Amino acid sequence: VCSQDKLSMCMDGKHQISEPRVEGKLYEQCSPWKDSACCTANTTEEAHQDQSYLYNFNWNHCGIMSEPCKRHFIQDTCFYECSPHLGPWIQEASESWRKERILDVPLCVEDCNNWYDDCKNDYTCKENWHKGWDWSTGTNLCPRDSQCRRWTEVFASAQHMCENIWSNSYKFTALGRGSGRCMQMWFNGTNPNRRVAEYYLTGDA
Ligand code: FOL
Repeated sequence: VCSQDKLSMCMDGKHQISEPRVEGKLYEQCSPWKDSACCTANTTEEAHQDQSYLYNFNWNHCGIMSEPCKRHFIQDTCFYECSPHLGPWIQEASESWRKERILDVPLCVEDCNNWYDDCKNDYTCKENWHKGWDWSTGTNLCPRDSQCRRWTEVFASAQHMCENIWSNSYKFTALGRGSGRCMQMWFNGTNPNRRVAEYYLTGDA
């Protein structure tokens, strides 16, 4: 893949389409990606469901996840499924359910901190949500050797959460939204992450 293509491409994951395209209408929190997206409208509607078919993933594995916390997970799902500017961070994956993954995407500090703060009163039993669940019922349950604990006991800091929860998909940064040097999970209007990908691909703004 040449670096021109890397500026706008889709990872070979489980639900992403092969090339970014105009989607026109994407569901609610995913709508900012409508001008260029790796997700379909269906995927974005599923992203807002509690028990979506995307990964059969259960947010409510330690009691019901609070709404303020859940909106960040929905936004993360939109970002993961829809982003066409993840090229610099796409790697081969070792999991059975996807060929490619993202590694060390530099996340803007506010997006990570706000996510952590809004989940502070929630509970979970695992720091890495990719591996080690009990799937015997078809959805992820806490494994037998784990306990539901306060979010802040499982994740000592916002950095710890953002980096560990999805196996280093994200790298915590001190960079601010609007710096053009970090990726935003949240945005309105023109996708600010294109310029960020361009910077990491070419080394100039
Ligand atoms: N968001 C971001 N930012 N990065 C991601 O990589 C990401 N991945 C998911 C959702 N949002 C993301 C996908 N989540 C399993 C668990 C979670 C999941 C996908 C699949 C799962 O089946 N885990 C099994 C192991 C399967 C395997 O490794 O082959 C388990 O043991 O729990």
